[in-house]
Amino acid sequence: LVAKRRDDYRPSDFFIDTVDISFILSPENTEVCNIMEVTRNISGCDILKLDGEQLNFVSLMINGRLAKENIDYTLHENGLDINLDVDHATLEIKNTISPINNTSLEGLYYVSGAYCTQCEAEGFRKITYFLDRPDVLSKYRVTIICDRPELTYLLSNGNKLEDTLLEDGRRKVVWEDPHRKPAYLFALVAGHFDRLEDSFTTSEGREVLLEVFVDSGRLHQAGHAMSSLKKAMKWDEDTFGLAYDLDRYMIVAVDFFNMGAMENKGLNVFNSKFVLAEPKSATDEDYFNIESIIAHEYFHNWTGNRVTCRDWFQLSLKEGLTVFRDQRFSEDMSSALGCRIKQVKVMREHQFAEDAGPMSHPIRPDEVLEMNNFYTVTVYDKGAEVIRMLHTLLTPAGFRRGMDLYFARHDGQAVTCDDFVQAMEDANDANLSQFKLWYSQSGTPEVKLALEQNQLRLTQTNKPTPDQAVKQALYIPIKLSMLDEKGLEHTVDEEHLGTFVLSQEAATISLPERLQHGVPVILTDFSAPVKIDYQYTLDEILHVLRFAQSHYAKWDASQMLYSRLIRLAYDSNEDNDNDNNSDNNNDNNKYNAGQIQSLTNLIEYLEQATLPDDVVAQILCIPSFETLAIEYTQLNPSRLQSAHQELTLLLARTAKDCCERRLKEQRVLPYRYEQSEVNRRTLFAVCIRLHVLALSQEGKGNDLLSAYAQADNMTDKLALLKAAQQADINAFDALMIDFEEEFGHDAVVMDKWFALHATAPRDDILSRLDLLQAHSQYSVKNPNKVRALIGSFAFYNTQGFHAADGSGYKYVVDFLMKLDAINPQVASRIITPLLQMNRYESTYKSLIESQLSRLFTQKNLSKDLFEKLSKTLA
Ligand code: B3K
Ligand code: ZN
Repeated sequence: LVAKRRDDYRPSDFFIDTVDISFILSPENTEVCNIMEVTRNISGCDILKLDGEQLNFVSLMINGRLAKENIDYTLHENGLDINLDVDHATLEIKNTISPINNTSLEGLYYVSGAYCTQCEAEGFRKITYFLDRPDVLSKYRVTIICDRPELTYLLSNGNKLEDTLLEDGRRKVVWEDPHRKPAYLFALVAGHFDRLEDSFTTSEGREVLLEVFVDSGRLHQAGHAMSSLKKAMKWDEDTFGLAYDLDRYMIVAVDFFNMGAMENKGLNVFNSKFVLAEPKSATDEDYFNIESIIAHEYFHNWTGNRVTCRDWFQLSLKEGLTVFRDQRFSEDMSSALGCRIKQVKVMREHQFAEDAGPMSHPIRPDEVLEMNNFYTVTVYDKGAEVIRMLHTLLTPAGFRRGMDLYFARHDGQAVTCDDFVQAMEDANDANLSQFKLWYSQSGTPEVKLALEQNQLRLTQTNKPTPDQAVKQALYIPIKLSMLDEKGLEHTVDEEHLGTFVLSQEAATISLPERLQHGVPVILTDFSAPVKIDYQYTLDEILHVLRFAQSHYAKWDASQMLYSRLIRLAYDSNEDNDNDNNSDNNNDNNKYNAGQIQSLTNLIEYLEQATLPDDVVAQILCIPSFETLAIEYTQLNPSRLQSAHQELTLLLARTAKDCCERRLKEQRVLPYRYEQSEVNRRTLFAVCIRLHVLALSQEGKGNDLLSAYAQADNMTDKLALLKAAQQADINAFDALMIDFEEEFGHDAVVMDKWFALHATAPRDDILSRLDLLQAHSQYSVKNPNKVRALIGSFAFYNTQGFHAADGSGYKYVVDFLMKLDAINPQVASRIITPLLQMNRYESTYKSLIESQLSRLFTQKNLSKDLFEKLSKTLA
């Protein structure tokens, strides 16, 4: 197994101009006939090396002549080498594949009565022999022949040219995509669906047919996806002047899918979880995610499809940019602050951890063994943060100029991240050479601030990561202001724009006298993907909370306060552990009066300020275990878990009246997905959880059952279930039975039920997981089920996963041994929490290490797991 390196890129020896591919579909044995026009690109090259995996070769014709093995071509495990000493040729390759046995869900697969493809990154080679690289762009014509009349739709990219019933009773459908595209954007779907139809007229006057295909009986759940699509189409025209370029846009929802969705040209395939919604069964969060993912895939039509990646190392060219675009869209459609907080949580909870672990890589990686391993929070979300910094630095108008130039130059091409930055530079006459280090340097920069008499001193540290020993100073835009003693806010950067750019290792900002005892407000809106180190006192944090103008800064202050208090409890638990003093388990003793008071002050402030519901809700949320974990070295997870729980209980007691009042004030209306109602329900969820916790500490119950029975929507139901899960296990069990009775038939909804079970803090969790794996709705072959059950356990059941005897780790590894043979891509996601091994205290670390070593010796280990394990155990 050899990794590929970015530096080794070479243009393709040959191009494939046209592809005329036919499928005679059958679950066990699909026949593929692929006719290609090839052109030599590099003179002197006389072997065309086509990629091919898990294919049964049948025959090859070169310019109409049957080719002979070992004379005209050689076959090997990873493809087909064809001797081709000409500038042009027509090749006709026949092969067969077995979609029903393809459990990897990559290539063409057949499951629950439908055929579906997934080709990104390198799945087309599991369909036919091809130059399976994104810089080979071809025009496709696709013929699908099927002998099963019950499959009502035979779909592929582009325009439908023909739909005929053949004399032998089989059906034949022909599609043609007028746009040249890389193989990873090819798609084929054949199945029985219900169809929702609508239309959109583009700014250019093109009438586009919009179709959403869902499992039969689910048409009433497709409306939100459709309206999201139309909003996205309009937004991209208004914001970036980008209109759709085909007469038809299709979205198909399937239950078996490795990820969220896929932007195949004109034929998006979606995980049904990100299409289907109705108030009864989908939460506000589901509604939000559907809208943003529909938009994301739609936006790829320009950022990804029209302009694609030269090679897979450039993945962030399309993903970082498209995530940024979908983020801006969501900010415009819903609450900008709520969106920003969600985005920052993803960075702090997942991306910082990835960058602090063995898989740390720049947003443009340098070395890849299995490309599927690089669809990461770094490439996607940190990638989007890098684009956002460009947007900040160049201003929205400057950014738009850069985008316009990028499309003017590169439409129809496969390009690099450098090409993108070059367009931004040229359109703005800017010099981004230092900024570009964000593309090549991995790791999370730490910015330390110190208030020294008459100046602020900023220092950046870029620690070495396993992939890169030497780091350079980055170009970091830091939104910064100072609060004076009265709480008035002042800009302090030289240009008084509110953003200071730290481009050296250290810099100072001089302060006028009235600010020399002020309090800094730092990294407002998370203006750069960095960590901040400033030694606030608790009172200073409260000063920011009270007086900062920005709601984001207020929220961030609350998070700092909570982290600080949790750290205090963690440290004091350590002292207790060392003293072996087991009597001392009253959490109030962990805190002195001043510390407890800071929490009281926070609640008092919330009570007297008139903040919007969603801001209050966000401020009442303690950072997750995973977000906090990154701040600790030699972490003892169970001690952090206790400290987290102690503060949660203290907050519940402190906020008791506040929550009670807010719950009473709730005016419940029939469910509507609109922002003010979403905000209200978000606040309800937070308050009910704290309230139930407060009551249970007093030994009192709460009538969750009747509240649950009255709720007319999934958002409120789930909020009540989560409250019960954390505080009232009897009510939880009763509600879960109720839930199963009501939704047991609905695969998408049952994922919530599996996840709730998997994250319940109970001692018998592993035997529960066994039972749940035997549930009729569960299947190890379905990625949604695996993620809901085993994924939720590994990522979010801190208590069970980090059990001191190592049983949680063993459970997950046993499971991965089975899953890897079925679906390596999903296995490679589920392993993520175990990769943090080196950040734990030695006892935990060695428990994980022995499990990972066991997994590493497994026979036929996938490339996906091999890459991650070899880096972790190195
Ligand atoms: N481009 C796809 C992801 C493909 C993942 C391949 N393992 C979806 C998206 O980012 O829009
Ligand atoms: Zn994407």
